[in-house]
Amino acid sequence: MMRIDVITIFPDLIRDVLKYSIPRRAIDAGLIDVLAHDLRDHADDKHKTIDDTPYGGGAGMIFKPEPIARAIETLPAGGRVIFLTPQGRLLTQSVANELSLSDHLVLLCGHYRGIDERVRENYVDDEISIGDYVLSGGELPALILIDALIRLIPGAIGNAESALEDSFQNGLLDCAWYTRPREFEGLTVPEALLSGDHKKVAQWRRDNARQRTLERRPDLLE
Ligand code: 4G3
Repeated sequence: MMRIDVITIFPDLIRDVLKYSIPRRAIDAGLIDVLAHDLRDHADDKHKTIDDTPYGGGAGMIFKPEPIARAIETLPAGGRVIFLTPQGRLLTQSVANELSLSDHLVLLCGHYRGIDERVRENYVDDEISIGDYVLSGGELPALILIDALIRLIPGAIGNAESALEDSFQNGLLDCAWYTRPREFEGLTVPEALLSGDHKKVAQWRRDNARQRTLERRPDLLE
């Protein structure tokens, strides 16, 4: 079973989001354990201070190194420590596939301008970004990473929605999908999908996926 520890100042945000849909089912089924820890439990003053102003001045606060170090040291050794930051390597399906092979991840969520560089140097194994934009904290990126990993665990999603058949697992965008009715506001369903010919259906979907990828994301075709 995979284990993910999340170090955050908002542990309930992590727990609440994982109460829905596929993540909840995977956790209930014992396929993965996600444990959210409050960084403030590792502060050393009565005000539970976890951040401070930057040396050299400037706007924003920096997470102090000692509470982060203590929070990590409290966990079983051997987990891969991942810091969610705009400075990290971009999360792609292949990065998710790679990380899904881990037994134990520790996700570190920063805020403001991030964390003290020395605790990053000594404790962080990997840095991941979910995209080239800045958010108010690393919690939403951590949840996105967790969701991407959970859906790759065998048994987490049904055969019908097999992760292996997803958009991106074959390097292409997904094809268009249709359900009833056959006609909606004057628009009809492509003939090949109604043919009952499985080879014809598969070929239409392949062609449609390739065409959409060419139009929308030519960079994926190289
Ligand atoms: C560290 C991650 C953390 C430095 C975190 C801001 C966006 C992402 C934070 C920093 C984040 C992302 C917290 N925003 N693109 N905010 O994955 O400058």
